[in-house]
Amino acid sequence: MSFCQRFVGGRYSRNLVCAAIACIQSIPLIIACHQSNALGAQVFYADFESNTLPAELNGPGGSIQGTQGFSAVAGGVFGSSFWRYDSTSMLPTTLSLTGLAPHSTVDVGFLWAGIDSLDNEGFVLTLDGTQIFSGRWGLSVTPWFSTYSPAPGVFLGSGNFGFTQGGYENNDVAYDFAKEPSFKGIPHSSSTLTLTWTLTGGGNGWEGGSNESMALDRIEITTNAAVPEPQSALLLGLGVGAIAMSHWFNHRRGRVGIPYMS
Ligand SMILES: [Ca+2]
Ligand SMILES: [Ca+2]
Ligand SMILES: [Ca+2]
Repeated sequence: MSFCQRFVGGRYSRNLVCAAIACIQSIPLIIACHQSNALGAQVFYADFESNTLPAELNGPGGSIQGTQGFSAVAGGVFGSSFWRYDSTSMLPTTLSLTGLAPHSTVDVGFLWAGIDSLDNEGFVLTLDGTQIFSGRWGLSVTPWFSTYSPAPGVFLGSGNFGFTQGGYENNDVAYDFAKEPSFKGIPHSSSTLTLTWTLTGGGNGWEGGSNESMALDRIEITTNAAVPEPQSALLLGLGVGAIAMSHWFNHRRGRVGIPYMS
């Protein structure tokens, strides 16, 4: 005899109690659904096509410039303008966001261009002071190399995309870091966010200018907040109600705890 058959009798509805038990048994599934849903909100985006530097971006080492040959890379994702760092000094580039709505994770994305004769140079990326990426590129040697092994879809191409040309400067590279899996779902709940790109100097130090440079484009930050679907919230409410009903039954029958269900 099942729990329903043994426990239900008299004036209580067997169907009602069995439905309540089903709700209790489904609570783990409901909670799993509750946790897997996320609502994403784009909180920053800059593609530099309007030739305007967003107030949130502080980059004393660079400026908005034409993309030259990068405009033809990967179907034109760079557009006609990007933000190019070509200072001969090594200055951090910082994106500062404030007033973020409640959230639990963030997604970071940007296009990155390695230009001219990077010689074992690159950048470190930190989020609120914690390093989330470090990579170097050697573009002035054959074959060119990188310490970063791109995930599928990240590497967009290499070739002579302009700026300084000839000899060591002929190989330029393009990446879409919006496709980098480790940049998605990064735990973050603060109402402020600081993302910092810091150059790392290699051969002959950072030379900048027409020797070597980098560029950023389509910088995008998305915050994600876990939210329940409407039907999950309803089922969760039913489950809680079923627990209360079970305790009420036990109280009426002088039992302690939930009876064993066979
Ligand atoms: Ca652009
Ligand atoms: Ca070049
Ligand atoms: Ca150098």
